[in-house]
Amino acid sequence: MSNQSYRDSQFLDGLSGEELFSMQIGLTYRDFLVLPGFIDFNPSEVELETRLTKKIKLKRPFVSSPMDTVTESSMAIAQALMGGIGIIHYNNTVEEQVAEVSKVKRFENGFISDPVVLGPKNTIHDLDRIKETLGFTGIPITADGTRNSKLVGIVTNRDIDFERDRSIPVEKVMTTEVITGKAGITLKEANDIIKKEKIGKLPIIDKDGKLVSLVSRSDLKKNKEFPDSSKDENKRLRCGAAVSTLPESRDRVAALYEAGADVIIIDSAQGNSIYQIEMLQFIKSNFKNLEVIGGNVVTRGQAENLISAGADGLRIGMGPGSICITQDTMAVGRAQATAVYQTAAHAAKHDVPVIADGGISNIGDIANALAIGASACMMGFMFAGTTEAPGEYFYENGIRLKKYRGMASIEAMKAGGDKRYFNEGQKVKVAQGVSGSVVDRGSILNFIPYLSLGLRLSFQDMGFRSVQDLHQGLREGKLRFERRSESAQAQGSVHSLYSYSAPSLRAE
Ligand code: CPR
Repeated sequence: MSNQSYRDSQFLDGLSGEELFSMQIGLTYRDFLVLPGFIDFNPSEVELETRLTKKIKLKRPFVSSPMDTVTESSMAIAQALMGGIGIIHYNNTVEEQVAEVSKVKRFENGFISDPVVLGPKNTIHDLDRIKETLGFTGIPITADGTRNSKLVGIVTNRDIDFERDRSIPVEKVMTTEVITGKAGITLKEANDIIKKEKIGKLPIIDKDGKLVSLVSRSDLKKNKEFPDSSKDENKRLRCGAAVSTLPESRDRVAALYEAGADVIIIDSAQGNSIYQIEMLQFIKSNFKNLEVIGGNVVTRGQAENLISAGADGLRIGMGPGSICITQDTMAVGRAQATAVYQTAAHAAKHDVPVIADGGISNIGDIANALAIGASACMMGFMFAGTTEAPGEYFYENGIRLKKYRGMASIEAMKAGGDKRYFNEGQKVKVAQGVSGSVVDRGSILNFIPYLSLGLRLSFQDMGFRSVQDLHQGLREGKLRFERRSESAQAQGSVHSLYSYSAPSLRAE
């Protein structure tokens, strides 16, 4: 122990987490501060690696919320590239949700094991449609138009760019002398062929000439740019998907599993129900390697029920969301910091990570959530204004905005979002959220580095080098906290100035 940390332990100030949260009052992230620790490292040395579930690790503790104005494939791809994960919402048909998950799983593969293929009789128009919907060019052509059949050609942009008649079959334009790789070659060998031959796609075939997979030149570049990306063992980006507790979700889960979803979140505003427990047990017994996050819960008892039913992670929060009026409408819920601390303290005994969901509107909130036991933070508000969130930007009073709505806002419920609230099929809808707008935050690719740096600086001030250390400090009472009075909160924000410009929460 260094002299400094020895002195810290001799002159303990403030409160331990246990003391802070034993107060009989619900606390939010703004009601307390972490007392500063001792700095003997650089922010760059701070390790933000964490766990989403028992088995899934992330390099960044960020999760984008399964909401229809937050997470579809573009968001999930960007989050995974940056070390977090996106959870695809389910305010859509099974096919639509599966298509979104597939886009994420097909992105940036080392070997694309399920490439999109066509048959010789398909038309150029079919190729155009694939380019439009999936963004792929360079499509392998197989004998019967399915994967796992004999490779007979490849069609690239060069073959069809100047072809006016889009109705002609691809067999008329495809390249039949295809440069291929043999099944079993390493990714490095495949990449070497791509570079040497100056080709965009390298189909990999088995000894009978059947297509096995595809290696793409553009992935080569992406691999280099995103060293922290969240990937599965096949080097595919990780992706989560949410489902409701309704019985019909069982087919949805099966389809999402087929599509390669890494984790399923059972999405319920009040997760402590027989429906959720049955769904959890169903998933755990039918899809052995699929990780499942249960929720939402806010008390130790609720957490225990879902952990006993097999949850690999828990989602915490009832009512703190920026778009949420659950606590006003239902008079049920819990202040978010108290909810996170209590559930995390209990879940830690079972080695189950918890995700703090909702109510995060600044870097300090993320730091506080992690400091009181959360392993990751799920955000809607923070990400809804980014380029990768669904929807178009619009202007109001000269400010660039995007729409952001609660999943139980009247608007979202009409589109199917009420499955989360046991409200489906009712003629009268009771809103538990609102529909609003958020400011443009630029791209996730810039925003995540901004959040990560902020978080590292915060860890440095606290005197902890990693999420793991922070949690250990919390458990051992070395991490010290203090309640803030209302006037302390006011003093902690900008005050007394005649005028100022508020810093924008985005990378400049
Ligand atoms: P913020 O990040 O916007 O504060 O909160 C997002 C979280 O709010 C979501 O992940 C979800 O748990 C919750 N949420 C979404 N729609 C909601 C409605 Cl209408 N009511 C209550 N909570 C909602």
